[in-house]
Amino acid sequence: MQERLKELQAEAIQKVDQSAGLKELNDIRVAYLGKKGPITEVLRGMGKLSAEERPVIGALANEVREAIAAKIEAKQSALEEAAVQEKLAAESIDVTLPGRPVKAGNHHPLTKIIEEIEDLFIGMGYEIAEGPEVEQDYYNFEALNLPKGHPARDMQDSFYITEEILLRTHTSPVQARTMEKHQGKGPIKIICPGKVYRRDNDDATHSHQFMQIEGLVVGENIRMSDLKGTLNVFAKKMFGEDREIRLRPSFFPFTEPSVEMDISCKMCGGHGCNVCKHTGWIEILGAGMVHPNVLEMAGYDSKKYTGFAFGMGPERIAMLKYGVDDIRHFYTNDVRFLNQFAIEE
Ligand code: FA5
Repeated sequence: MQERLKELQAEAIQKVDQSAGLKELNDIRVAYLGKKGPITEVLRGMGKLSAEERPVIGALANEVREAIAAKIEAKQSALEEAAVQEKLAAESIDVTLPGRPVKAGNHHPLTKIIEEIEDLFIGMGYEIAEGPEVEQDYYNFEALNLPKGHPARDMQDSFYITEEILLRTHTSPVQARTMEKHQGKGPIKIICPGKVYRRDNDDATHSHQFMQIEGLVVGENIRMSDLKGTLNVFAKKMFGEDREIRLRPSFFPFTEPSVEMDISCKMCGGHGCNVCKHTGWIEILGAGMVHPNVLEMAGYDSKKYTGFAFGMGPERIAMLKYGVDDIRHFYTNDVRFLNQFAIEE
């Protein structure tokens, strides 16, 4: 029996030495030291031994058991340490390697132009207002002096969702909403940037979805000269101090009188060229004094309050400022086009 125990010890120790993983090691532990293992079996059979043999075999069996357990424990520590080292080696980071460059995005040219226009007007004391793109016919047309069936509605071909709901065709409904919110009490000084939608055929200067920026000032003693002064400051800051503006009579149902503003052509200095169609001027926005009907409909006393409003298309402003020849470049997101605006960031 002593012989058998020595053999078991040698066998187990050899297996532990050869084991290559924690699972295998555990299997050896169970096989030799477990309840159904050969050492337990030897101990169980001790009853059959003589009184002299019993303590000797008992002590040896315990010795063997401890020797195997110690060997397993030592091997387990070694395997665990090796696993940690292997993991560390695999996950090590060479902090001296140069970083991989990350491509940074840029602001879209339209975002830039809108923010530039916003900053300019905020500098003159304006606040930013916003309104819904899915709009009620009432705010888009009726509250702007364009009752149902009014022929001037044809100026803005519309996407209707129901009889009373449409995609707004301009940012002017934000005027009507803001005035209504003020409940007949001035003053108001806002600009409203946002998307608008029209059933226009897409070409180099038209898009079915585009941006507008609306401006509205309401107060006592607001005059046409205030409008002209404001637009003059805007044009010079936006396009350069050397640019001139001119106001031409026009028609919008919500303003009276109405004007369109042109700026002198940069390409030819006002002498006439292809860009300005040989007129020396380029149209950039519509404007006018808020129509008394519009003020009254929003609850303002038009004898006490007057106002001016203007509406411009930032795409067309960006086209002029950056020399872009087709409005569709702003929407197709060709990075070769967009990257040209990255330099200024
Ligand atoms: C209007 O939309 C008026 N609401 C502007 C206004 C506001 C006048 C306040 C008076 C007082 P108009 O339809 O002209 O006006 O459009 C204004 C600007 O939007 C144009 O000058 C142009 O720059 C731009 N625009 C119009 N249609 C398109 C289009 N299909 N694609 C791109 N830009 C457009």
